[in-house]
Amino acid sequence: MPNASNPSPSVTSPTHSPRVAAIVGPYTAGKTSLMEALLFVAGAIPRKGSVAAGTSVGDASAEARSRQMTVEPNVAHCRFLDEPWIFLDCPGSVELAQEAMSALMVADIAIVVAEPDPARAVTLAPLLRFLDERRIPHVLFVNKLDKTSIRMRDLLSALQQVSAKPLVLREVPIREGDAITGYVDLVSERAYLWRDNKVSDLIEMPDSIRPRETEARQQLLETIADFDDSLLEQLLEDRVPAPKDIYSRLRKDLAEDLIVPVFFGSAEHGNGVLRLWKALRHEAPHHEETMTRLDVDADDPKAGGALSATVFKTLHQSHTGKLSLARLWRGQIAENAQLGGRRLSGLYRLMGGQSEKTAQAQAGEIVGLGRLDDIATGQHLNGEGHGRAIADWPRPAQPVHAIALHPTDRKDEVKLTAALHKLCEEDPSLMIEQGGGELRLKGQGEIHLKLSLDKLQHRFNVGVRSSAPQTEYRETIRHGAHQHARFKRQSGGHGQFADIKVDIAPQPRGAGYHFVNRVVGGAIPKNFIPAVDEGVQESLVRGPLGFPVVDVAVTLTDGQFHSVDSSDQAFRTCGGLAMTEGLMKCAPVLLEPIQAVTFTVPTEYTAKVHAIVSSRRGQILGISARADWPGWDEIDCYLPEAEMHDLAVELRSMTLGVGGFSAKFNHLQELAGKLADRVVEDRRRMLAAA
Ligand SMILES: Nc1nc2c(ncn2[C@@H]2O[C@H](COP(=O)(O)OP(=O)(O)O)[C@@H](O)[C@H]2O)c(=O)[nH]1
Ligand SMILES: [Mg+2]
Repeated sequence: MPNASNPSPSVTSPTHSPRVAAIVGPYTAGKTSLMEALLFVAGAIPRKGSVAAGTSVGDASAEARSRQMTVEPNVAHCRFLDEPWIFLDCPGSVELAQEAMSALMVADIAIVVAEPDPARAVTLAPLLRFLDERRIPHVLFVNKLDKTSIRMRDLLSALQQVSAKPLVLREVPIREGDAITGYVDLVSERAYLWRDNKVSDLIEMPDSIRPRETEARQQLLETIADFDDSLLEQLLEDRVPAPKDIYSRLRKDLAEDLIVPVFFGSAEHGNGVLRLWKALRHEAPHHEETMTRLDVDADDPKAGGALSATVFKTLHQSHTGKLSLARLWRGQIAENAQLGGRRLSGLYRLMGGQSEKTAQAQAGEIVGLGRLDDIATGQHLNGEGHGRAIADWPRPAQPVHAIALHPTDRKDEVKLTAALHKLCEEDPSLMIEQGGGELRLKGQGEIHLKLSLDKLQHRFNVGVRSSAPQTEYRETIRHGAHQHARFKRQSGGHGQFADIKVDIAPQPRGAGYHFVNRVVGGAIPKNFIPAVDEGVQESLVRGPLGFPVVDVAVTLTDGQFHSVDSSDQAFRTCGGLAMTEGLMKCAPVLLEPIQAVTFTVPTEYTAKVHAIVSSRRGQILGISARADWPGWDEIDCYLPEAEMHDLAVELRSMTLGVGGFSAKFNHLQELAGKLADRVVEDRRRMLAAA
């Protein structure tokens, strides 16, 4: 692994405080590769590693390397032209979106890495929306231009469809045949030829590019003139604005998220990376500006002392214990400082997979805070305690996928629960739940949960087996019956005796269980009646089909007792007997849980959702335009829970990963025929084996 130099904590002026850029975008767009290229250009690493070879600074954990996939934000420090920078290279998988969202909350700027494919533009829609809703300054970097001959304007118009803010092309490509070999900068109007992983060559602008350059530059100027009257005036009077005025306008517009500058290149070949660096250096806001945007410490800048920080990620590592990754907003922090009302136990700087102890850190930095046991992700800390949290912190997404967990070794159960709690603390989009007699792990998809199982194994040394969760079937009855039951036993001393008559009757769906006592004239003494009820309820835990029985009314109509031999226990047993025999005569029927599901997809996928729903025995209830999401639909339907296990997987594979759904239990519905027979048969086999 390339071992990065640990940046020295030199004293810098406030304007040279570290800036934080989050690198975000869809999975495999090239974010981790771009971070590697940026670090290499800055001289922070001696060699440029690669994701494929497992030598990149990012993705150093076992889980990331084995998948060649970013699974947690990769933090890396560097200096560019003597200014400190920190990158947060975020996971791109939609299943790990929570990680990216939290990192974005503390970043000064986001670099959105895009695939050079108009058909995939839609995959950026949720991310761009998140950025615009929170006015997080962001630039777009169109990557992988080494392997495409895409027309930039086609790509841009597809991307513009999913961005609320105007995209502003900052350069136009120079081509040789089909290949893109360089660019013309639209502000300086200089032309460059790329050289792989080296500084580009300044060249004379080719005549062939001039018309395109003029047109694109005009578009850039007109877009930013919308926010600047004096610039507009100059354009109307056909005067050429000075580059410094254009740059300062661009900087302002970026900081206020009025525009989205667009750059391009190839992370793999190191093309366009220095150009991106220069834009970051000149145009990215500093942490003081970010604090203003986020309204951090606004009410009382001195509240709780001179320190403040926001925790955006919690990690449990074997060598450091709990580590809270935080953006430090104010003050110089020492390794033994007081933060959040407690004394730190260790201050760390992170570089890819390495975390190194440091004696102090300055405002603007990303640091690892050691052992802040009761501090959670999203909390804003000052010296004495907690400050007001950043508004609009992303709420954890609702789980869409679940598995049942079984420790491979029974005596690991306690260890498993403890480890799971730590995983959930690391990742708020993960949840554990006890249901249907099994322990379930719920999260954002198959990869998300598999990843958690790997962590259980690697980091906590707990082996688990997983299975699809059991559907929680119920059963009920179609008609009623009268049942007489007598329990009589003579064994040694005094015996046991109870005799009851009950009416069993079906109830409307959802009415639950009712017990009514109609015994008159003391046929059964009052004190034994509750025991009958208990016996009945115990038997309802497992009905004739093997599942809990719901929606029945049981009326006790008559009975007999014996003055010596009758007891609570005898009547309880008798209640159970009556039900076991009685329910068989009542045409038991299986009930399956039905969920109310709402899908959200771009309109072009609505027909596919239709197909998914009908292939899973679902029922469409309605389709409407998604409020505030132009070009998206919302599809409401009912789906049997038994058909939902891998719904998230299928939906995503059919919608480029952007389709989503939320689900909630709605009602129980009768299930008959072959499907029901199979469920009952499986249950019988399972109970026999237990
Ligand atoms: N051809 C080409 N491949 C690239 C480029 N950048 C990244 N890749 C490849 O795309 C794959 C995903 O890259 P990675 O950086 O892990 O993407 P991430 O998921 O966005 O972090 C890897 O196989 C990279 O080698 C690029 O500029 N050009
Ligand atoms: Mg990555």
